[in-house]
Amino acid sequence: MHPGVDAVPPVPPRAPETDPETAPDLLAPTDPAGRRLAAGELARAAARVAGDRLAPPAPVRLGDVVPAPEQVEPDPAADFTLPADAVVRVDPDPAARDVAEQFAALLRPATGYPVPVADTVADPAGGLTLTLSGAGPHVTGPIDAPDTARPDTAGRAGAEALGAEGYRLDVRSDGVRLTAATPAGLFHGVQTLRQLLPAAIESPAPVTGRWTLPGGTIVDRPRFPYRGAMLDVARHFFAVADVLRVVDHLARYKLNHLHLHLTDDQGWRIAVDARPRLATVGGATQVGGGPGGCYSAADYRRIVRYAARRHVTVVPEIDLPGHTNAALTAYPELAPERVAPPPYTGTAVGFSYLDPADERTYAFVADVLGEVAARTPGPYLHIGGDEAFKVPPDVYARFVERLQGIVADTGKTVVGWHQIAPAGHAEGRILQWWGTQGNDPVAAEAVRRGARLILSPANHAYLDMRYAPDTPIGHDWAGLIDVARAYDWDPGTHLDGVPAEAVLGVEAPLWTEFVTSLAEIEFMLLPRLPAVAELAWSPRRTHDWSAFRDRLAGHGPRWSIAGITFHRAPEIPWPAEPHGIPHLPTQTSRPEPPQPRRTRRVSPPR
Ligand code: TNX
Repeated sequence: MHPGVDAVPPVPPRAPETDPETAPDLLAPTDPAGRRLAAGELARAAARVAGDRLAPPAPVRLGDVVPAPEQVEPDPAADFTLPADAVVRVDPDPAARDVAEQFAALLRPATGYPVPVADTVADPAGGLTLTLSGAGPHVTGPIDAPDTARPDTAGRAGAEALGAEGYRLDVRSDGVRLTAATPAGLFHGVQTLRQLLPAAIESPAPVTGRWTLPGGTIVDRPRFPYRGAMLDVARHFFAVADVLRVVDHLARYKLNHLHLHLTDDQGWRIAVDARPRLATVGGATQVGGGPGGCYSAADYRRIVRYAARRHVTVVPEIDLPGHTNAALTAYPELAPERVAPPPYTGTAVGFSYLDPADERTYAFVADVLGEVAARTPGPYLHIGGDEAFKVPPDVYARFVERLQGIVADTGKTVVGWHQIAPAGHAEGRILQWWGTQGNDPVAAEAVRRGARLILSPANHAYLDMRYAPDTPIGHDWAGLIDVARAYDWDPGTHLDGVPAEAVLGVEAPLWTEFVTSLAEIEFMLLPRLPAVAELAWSPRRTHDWSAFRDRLAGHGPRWSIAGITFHRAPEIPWPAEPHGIPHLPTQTSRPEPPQPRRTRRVSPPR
């Protein structure tokens, strides 16, 4: 049972929430200005004081947040209860205003309160206030090292140390104030507020209840600037609405990058005007032989815009030169044999590649990357680079070097799976490391030449791995990954010879050979995604499996109330579910469901 949410903790002796300096003395009834109170006012004041004394404490504790905040200073005498006429006030900045609108929108359904949004300048009084303080130096890289500019709950060093994504939250009995240097910081602070409200705030319909926030101060900012998840929309295609819902899950846990694996052997999922057959032919199927699909330019823009509102950057991946069977079905002149291969609906890897010896390959790549870059506001373009087993190493390295140049021409920063490490360094390049052994001299050498790393260790962060032997879907080639294993590593020290400063952040990939629906996506993401998010966001000193488990447990009721599927991992002390245990809808309606296999098959298809 999770004491923070469902159990009723022992009620501590409660200090009155009313300030003794200004509270009316009920025996000498005057207001703070000394005027005598009328009988009605006196009765209301008495009711308020009695209500404050009798009110139960907020059901969630201030520290019950995932990912764990950097600093938490509870003040049990300062709980704040949302009044029915609550107003969200915000500084006059369009992006901050948008965060305030999203905050109000998440309060309205369950509370049934109107929650208007107002300007702090026009209407500066109490309530829920979001303010942008002057932006200070951006904090990037690890924050575990001693840092004199570290913000603290006493306000020393102040907002300038909150950096590009940090926030400060003050909950007092007379109002709530969220401060950040940027709209992104305000957005992350709103996610904290959401978790501090009772779980019923996730209800899509009004619920009667007291909407109390625990009093005190949180000062918080991320350990790593890159915190992400990847969705493979190539092996199985997912509708735009499903992708938007994944963005919501990322945003809840302060993840700020969504990597979309847009192309693979089984399907090409992004329309390219210059190469129209990629969508019509390349997008026509998926694993298991279903109809597949492809995002139009407008679909992709919708995803990018939706993510941007939630301070999530989309990282598009065009996997090259391998994993390209779908592209070759559409443009066979790029195939080494110049013959269109049949569409591929299996789950093997490593058999396809674009011909690196043909100049038409580079024209194709420039067309594709140029259009994708033009539609992508974020700084990154991911070129894949994994498992091109049929391309000799030296040819492969030259190919990657040309690709890095093409990406640089688009103005983006290149990201690739760590197989690109042997290629020459390109300014700013980032390797996404998905190994299983912390000793990788080739990756460490690329770091010495200037590369930075995104860490996705397959045996901890691959969310397509099964939780346990009886998990109904998923791979197990990198082992079984239960929640403890997902949580049990340190991105700052994971790779030998790679200093924490070279680690840009952490990403949890979800490959979808065996994942066919939104419910299955959620089942694989939750509850492991919050574990990865905590590694990426929280200072290492907060790392504590047993405390994490207890904090995470409180999220089960939130997901259930919101209608989100999750795996009731046995190692988490979930509170009892009043509405029964959610189950994973299975893949029974699919023709030829793919058969999970115990090891990865790396061979050409027949
Ligand atoms: C490896 S990780 C792959 C993918 C598979 C995945 C399955 C990586 C860069 N390549 O092609 O889908 O394993 O776990």
